[in-house]
Amino acid sequence: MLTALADGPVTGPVLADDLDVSRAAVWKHVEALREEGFVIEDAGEGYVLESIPEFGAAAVEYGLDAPFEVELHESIDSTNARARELAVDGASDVVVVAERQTGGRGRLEREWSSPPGGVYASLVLRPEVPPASAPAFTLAAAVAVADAARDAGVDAVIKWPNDVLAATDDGERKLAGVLTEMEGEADRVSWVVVGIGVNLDVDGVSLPETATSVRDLGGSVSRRDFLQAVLERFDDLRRDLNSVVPAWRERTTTLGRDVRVEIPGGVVEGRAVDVEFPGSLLVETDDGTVGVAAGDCEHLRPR
Ligand code: BT5
Repeated sequence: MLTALADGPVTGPVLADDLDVSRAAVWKHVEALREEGFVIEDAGEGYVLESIPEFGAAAVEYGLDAPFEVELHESIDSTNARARELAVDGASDVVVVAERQTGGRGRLEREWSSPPGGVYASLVLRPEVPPASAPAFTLAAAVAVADAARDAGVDAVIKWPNDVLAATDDGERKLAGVLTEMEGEADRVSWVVVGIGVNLDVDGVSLPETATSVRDLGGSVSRRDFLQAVLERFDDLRRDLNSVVPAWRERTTTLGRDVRVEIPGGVVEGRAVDVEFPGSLLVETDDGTVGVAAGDCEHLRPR
């Protein structure tokens, strides 16, 4: 409907004919779009799309060069929780988006502050890959967010594995995080949910001490444009998983630094030297090089 309107003016009967629906259905859809904030004028020669809303499910889908369907919530506990429900029901290529979250989560059940103005989105994917490849989606999301933040004028870098940081006067602060969850069988993933939280048009005072936002850093971009950029970049990367690690390497601030990584049941300390597919960090320790699949990473010295 929107695509047809974009080429307007176009009359109701022509729309009905083109879309193979009744004229009453055309009118209903026009009304529904108006309710979502689209300004659709009805000048004598037909409908004209005058402007699109700042944010919304249809607004994000409109002009999006990636095959995702958007489900928008004004407020929700966690977009990842909702995305998991959809995943279990068989959904694919759906993005659950919320204006704010009341129970946003980080890894290990940590809290994710989710005030209005941020971007909170969870992608439901059904990739045909083995479960061992799933971490590559986390890295791909971090690359996509870092690139969108750079386009918005922020000097964004990635900290292994899932943090997007930005340089500020007093060191690097966290701008975004990614939480990936999945279910799979021995040789194949059933679904992956990639949850992305970005501090976009948010005042830093409503965020944890260690955080920053695109707004606080002087960057400027609408949530719609930002989310579209992330989805499009992520879509490119997921179609070619081998391109993820090289892109990640170019944007990371972790490699070459001394790190301390907390892993289940211990700590690995040393120099971070590389990342290997699908996302393991190689750390040079006193006892040789160790590969770390997942953990909490601390940079020991400022760059
Ligand atoms: C993450 O966890 O960084 C993953 C965050 C994923 C959030 C998204 S939002 C959409 C989707 N729905 C969800 O419910 N979650 C996902 P982790 O590495 O564990 O970092 C969590 C830590 O970051 C917290 O313990 C805080 O210290 C800090 N933190 C919390 N909220 C923050 C924020 N808005 N900005 C920066 N840091 C934050």
